[in-house]
Amino acid sequence: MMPTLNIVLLLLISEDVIGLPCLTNESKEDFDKSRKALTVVQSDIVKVVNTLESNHQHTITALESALKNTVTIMENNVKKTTDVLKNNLGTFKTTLNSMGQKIKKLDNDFKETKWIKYDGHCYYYSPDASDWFTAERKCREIGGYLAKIDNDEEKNNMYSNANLKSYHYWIGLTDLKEGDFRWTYDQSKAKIKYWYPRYGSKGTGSNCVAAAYHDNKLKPLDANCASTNYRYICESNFYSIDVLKYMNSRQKIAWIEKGREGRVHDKLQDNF
Ligand SMILES: [Ca+2]
Repeated sequence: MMPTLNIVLLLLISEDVIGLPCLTNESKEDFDKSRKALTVVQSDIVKVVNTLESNHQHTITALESALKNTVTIMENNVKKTTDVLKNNLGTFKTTLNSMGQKIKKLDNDFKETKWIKYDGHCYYYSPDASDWFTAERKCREIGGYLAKIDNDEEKNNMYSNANLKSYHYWIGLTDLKEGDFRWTYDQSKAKIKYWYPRYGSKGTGSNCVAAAYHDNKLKPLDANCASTNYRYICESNFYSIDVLKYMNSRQKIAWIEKGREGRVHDKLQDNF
């Protein structure tokens, strides 16, 4: 393109020159200078165009290369993210399976634990012995709490089911503040009238209460919490989920409240 421009310019100039009747030496020198200058300009323009074309190509190549790099980086990132998600999904699945197995085990443990139903609550009479704190933890682990005796009927039911003639059983009653006997379940104060003979409120060394046999009755016995000779009685407020299936929400709330709180303020509590 630029050589063509050069030729056109030269022709234009040549035409002007040819059109002149004659040239003085001075004019001819000017003409030669102009022609040389034009040649230089033409050469420069060609260089500039070549440079521009070269730079343009270089820029496009650089952009293409950058674009390719970016795409590669993005692809790698997507792959990494996908791998991380896949791994996390695997971990999530493993966790879910593990949780499912634990729930199943808990469910089986609960079913295998011989809970005895009575008056809307259930009771577990342990075959093993432990200190009071371990007993309290074990009751919680199986979904209950160390038993709270709310009234004489409940006490008599425990008397019927526990092997009291052979064993003492921890119950959820302590006097960690000396002489102030409170139920672990709700921290309510227990007023005990009939202690096991000579074992009522035995002092600061004996702060946990066990159920013991005396005179055909269950009687409380103040003992050393660290003693590992006693079994334990756990209590739970819910003995059948099936019962709840047939209740509307208002009935359910009333039933649950009765189970939880219904017997707490029972007047017979004072007779323990
Ligand atoms: Ca109770």
